[in-house]
Amino acid sequence: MEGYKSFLFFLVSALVLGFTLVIFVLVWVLDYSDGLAWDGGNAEFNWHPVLIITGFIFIEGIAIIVYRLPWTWKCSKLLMKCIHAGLHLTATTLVVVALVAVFEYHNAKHIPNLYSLHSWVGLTVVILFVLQLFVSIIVYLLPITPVSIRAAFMSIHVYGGLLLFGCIMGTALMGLTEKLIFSLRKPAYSSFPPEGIFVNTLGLLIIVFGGLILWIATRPGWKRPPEHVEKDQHPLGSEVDDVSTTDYSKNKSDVELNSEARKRNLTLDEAGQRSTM
Ligand code: ASC
Repeated sequence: MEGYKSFLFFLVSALVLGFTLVIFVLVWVLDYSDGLAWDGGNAEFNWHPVLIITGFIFIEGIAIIVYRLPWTWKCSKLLMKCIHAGLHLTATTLVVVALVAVFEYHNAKHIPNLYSLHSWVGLTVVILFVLQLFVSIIVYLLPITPVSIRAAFMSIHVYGGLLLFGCIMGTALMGLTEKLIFSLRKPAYSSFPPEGIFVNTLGLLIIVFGGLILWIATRPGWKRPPEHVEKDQHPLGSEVDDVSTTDYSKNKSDVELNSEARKRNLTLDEAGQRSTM
């Protein structure tokens, strides 16, 4: 892998920040707020930020970059797809519980549902996320989908995933603001209480975490090396035997060639020469 040290720096920073986000949200609900319970009160609402930050931000962030971990490049593509999908499914499960918690809390307290911008964007993102997951499982995990369809859908899959991840972060920031404005009364949010400052910091850390994930996910040089074309074009889908038989540690020249080709293309791109080729 090119820029391995820089990759490690970004990965370790993302992991440290991801755990910090989870610790911050737990400290918020346990220390500053009413803790966690399933009782229709504030403690039930508190599951909402905890599960969204753990599932939709941290676990989802890891799901996005899991193919980029160079130690997994010797694992079969099918195994990696299952891990990628499994992490998305885990995130989805936590998000569903997070939504149930907030609806139950609203209903118990007679607070109207789905009137805020946070809830509109949030629900739209969850629906599109589940749709993306469902379509992607059919396209990339079921062996019946032809490679031409997989290839055609790939840029939408990648763009859609990154767009949704960006929207998740924006929605979370709206949710934090909304909660602070509603719940901080005495002292008010506007008087800089410790809880306000703590949660504002959590919001900033969410942006930094998202920035690291998006950076790792978009470096062309950190991409998992492509599979062999003959195997990709297996009529029953590429992953039936896929790279489980391809040992990249013994086959370094392939990986290096891919990386060299990529560097050459990038240099050409930068020089604006590819369009003329
Ligand atoms: C897959 C897979 C890929 C793509 C490719 C088409 O299912 O593993 O790498 O689709 O075959 O872009």
